[in-house]
Amino acid sequence: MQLTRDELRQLAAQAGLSLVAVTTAEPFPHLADLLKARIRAGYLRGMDWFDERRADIAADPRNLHPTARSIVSVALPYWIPDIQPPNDGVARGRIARYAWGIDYHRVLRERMRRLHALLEARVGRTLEARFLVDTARIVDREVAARSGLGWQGKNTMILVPRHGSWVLLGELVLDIEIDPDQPLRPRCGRCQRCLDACPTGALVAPYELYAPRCISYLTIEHRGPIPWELRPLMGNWVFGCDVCQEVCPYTSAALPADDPIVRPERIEHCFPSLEWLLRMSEEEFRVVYQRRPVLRAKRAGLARNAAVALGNIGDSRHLAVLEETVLAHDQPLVRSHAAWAMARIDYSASLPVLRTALQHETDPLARTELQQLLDAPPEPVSQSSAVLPRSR
Ligand code: B12
Ligand code: SF4
Ligand code: SF4
Repeated sequence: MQLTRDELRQLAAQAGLSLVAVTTAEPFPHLADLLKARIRAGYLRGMDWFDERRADIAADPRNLHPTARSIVSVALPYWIPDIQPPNDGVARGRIARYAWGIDYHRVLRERMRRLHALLEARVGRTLEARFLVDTARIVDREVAARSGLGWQGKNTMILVPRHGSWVLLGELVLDIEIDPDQPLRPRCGRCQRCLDACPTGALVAPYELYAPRCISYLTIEHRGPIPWELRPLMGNWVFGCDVCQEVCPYTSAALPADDPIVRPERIEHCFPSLEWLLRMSEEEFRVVYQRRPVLRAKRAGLARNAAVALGNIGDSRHLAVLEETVLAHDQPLVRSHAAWAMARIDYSASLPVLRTALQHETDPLARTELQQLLDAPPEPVSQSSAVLPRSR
C-alpha cells in the first residue's frame, strides 16, 4: 500500500515529531569523495571513528540497510528564548543549547519507534526499519538537505524554515516507498556572519569546518590537553559552542520549542558555576547530568574546561579555588589546566604554587605543562578577551 507524504506527516505529529521530510535511499553522489578529502586534510582529526571506511558506508544507505527504499528525515526543534544566567555575581560557564534538555538521541529514537509502530498499523504489514541519530552510519545533514527538511548554511548547519539551525536530526530508514520531498534552495546569499564571528577561526571557508579548532570539538570530544593557543579563544564555553548559530539572521526568527524535554531543569544544565565544576565529585556529576548530553565530556573534561573558562574571565578572586585545584584535584588534566589559568590571571602570584605543584606532580603531561608555565607565562587576559556574547 502506497503512503502519501501528508499521511506520513499526520502520523509523525502523533508520534511527537513535528518536522519530517522524505528522501529516497539512493546513494549520496560525491559524499564519499568529499568526506575522504576532508579526512585526508585533517578536518576531522581526533575523531578516529570518522575514517575512510565510514565515509564509504555513509555515502550509500543500502550498504547497511539493503532493503531500504525511503529515508524519513526528522528534526527536533530546541530553541527556548527566556533563559539567561542569573545576575548573582557567580562566575558561570556556558553549555550549548542543544545539551540543556534530555539527551536527544534517546528522545528521537523513542519517537521514531512510535512513528514506526503507527506506520505498520497504517500499511498493515511489518516494516523493516532502522533508527539512526548521530551515528557513524549516515551523515544526518546530507539526508536532511536532500529531503528538503532544511538547507545547509555556510556554518555547515542545517537550517529549517521557522526554526533556524536550532534542530537536532535523525533518520528512520524504511523498506517502503514514499514520494520524496524536494530539496530547498540554500539561502545564505552574500552573508558570512558565522565565518566572521567564529572565535577560533574554525570555519575556514564557507561550508568548511576545521574541527580541531572548533570549541565544540575541544570541549566535548577532545580528551587531552587543549592547545595553549586556543584556550584564550574559548571564552566561558564549557560544553559545546553556539556562536556560529547565534549570529545567524535566520536563527533570530526561530519559534520557541513547545516541548518539555528541551527545557533545562536546573541552572547547572545551562550556566553552571565554574567553581562548582572544579569541585564536583563524580557522583554529583552523574546525578546532575544524568540523561543529558553533558555526560559525554566526562567529569575531568568538564572540569578542565571550567579551569580554562576561569583563566579567560581573569578575575583574581578565583585564584584560591584554582590553587586548591592545582594542588588537590584528583585528575592531572584538571590540575594542569588550573595551573595555566592561575598563571594567566596573575603570573607572579601563581609562581610559588606552580613550583610547589611541580615538586609533587607525578603525571608526565601535567609536569610538562607546569615546567612550560614556569619557563614562560601564557598570554595574559586582555580587556577585550574572553567571555563571549550572551545569547539574545
Ligand atoms: C563530527 C560531528 C561534529 C564535529 C565536526 C562538525 C562538522 N561540521 O563536521 C564537531 C565536534 C566539531 C561538531 C560540532 C557541532 N555539532 Co556535530 N556532528 C558531527 C557528526 C557526528 C558528523 C558530521 C559530519 O559528517 N561531518 C563531516 C563534514 C564533511 O560534514 P559537514 O561539515 O557537515 O559538511 C557538509 C557541508 O560542508 C556540505 N557542503 C560542502 N560543500 C558545500 C557547498 C555548498 C554550496 C553547500 C550548500 C553545502 C556544502 O556537505 C557536507 C556534507 O553534508 C554529526 C552527526 C552525523 N552522524 O551526521 C553531528 C551534527 C552535525 N552535529 C550537530 C550539532 C548540533 C553540533 C553543534 C551545534 C553542537 C554545539 N552546539 O556545540 C556543533 C556545530 C558546529 C558546526 N558549525 O558544525 C547536529 C547538527 C544539527 C543541524 N541543525 O545541522 C548533528 C547533525 C547531530 C544531530 N544528529 O543532530 N559536530
Ligand atoms: S561551534 Fe563555535 S568554534 Fe565551532 S565553528 Fe561554530 S563558532 Fe566556531
Ligand atoms: S550566518 Fe549568514 S552565512 Fe552563516 S549560516 Fe547564517 S545566513 Fe548563512
